[in-house]
Amino acid sequence: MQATIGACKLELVTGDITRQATDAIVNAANSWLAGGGGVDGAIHRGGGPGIMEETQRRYPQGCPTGDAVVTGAGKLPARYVIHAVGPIWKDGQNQEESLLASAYRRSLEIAGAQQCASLAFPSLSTGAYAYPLQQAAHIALHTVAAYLRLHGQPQLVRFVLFDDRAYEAYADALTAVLSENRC
Ligand code: AR6
Repeated sequence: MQATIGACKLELVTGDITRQATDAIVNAANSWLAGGGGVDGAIHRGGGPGIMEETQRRYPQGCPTGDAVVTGAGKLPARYVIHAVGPIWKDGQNQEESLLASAYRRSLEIAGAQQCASLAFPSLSTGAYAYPLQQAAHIALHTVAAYLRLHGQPQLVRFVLFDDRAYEAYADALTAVLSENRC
């Protein structure tokens, strides 16, 4: 599924984030930038040890929740990895929504600063961090669509969903976000 927002394209695909040849891919990192499972494990495995070496050297203090940092992408096809830290879901009363939106916004800002024309996101926080998928999908797409409308770049933002359930949730959320903006 894809949508056009001004001069930008927003697309949803199923697949593996590590295979994307976009200028940057986004990692679902933790605030220690310590590596882990899921997307984070796949990125460090695929990219090789250089990504962790650079991360530790440039960001020894880690990265706060809701923020992001950038490194090279090692052996991966992308040029950069943007390590974004989404919130751990507790009960929805601990600023989860604003922190998740902020993780997406900061990733987009960093991609802009690195002159990236294309960027691929996974579904932040919806694996080990247990954010309810439907809610996370809506926040992700609402935030990215608003950013693209305002800034007109990156030219392409791709969400890479790992399975059909995530794809369906994002497809429903994209339909809802697009119709909100027609009103
Ligand atoms: N490509 C695309 N999506 C993937 C891939 C992949 N290769 N692998 C998993 N997913 P998660 P989080 C999906 O747990 O919830 C790590 O240990 C997955 O099905 O990767 O933000 C970090 O170090 C899910 O829908 O990220 C942190 O400690 C989504 O990506 C913590 O997990 C996100 O799942 C971050 O947790």
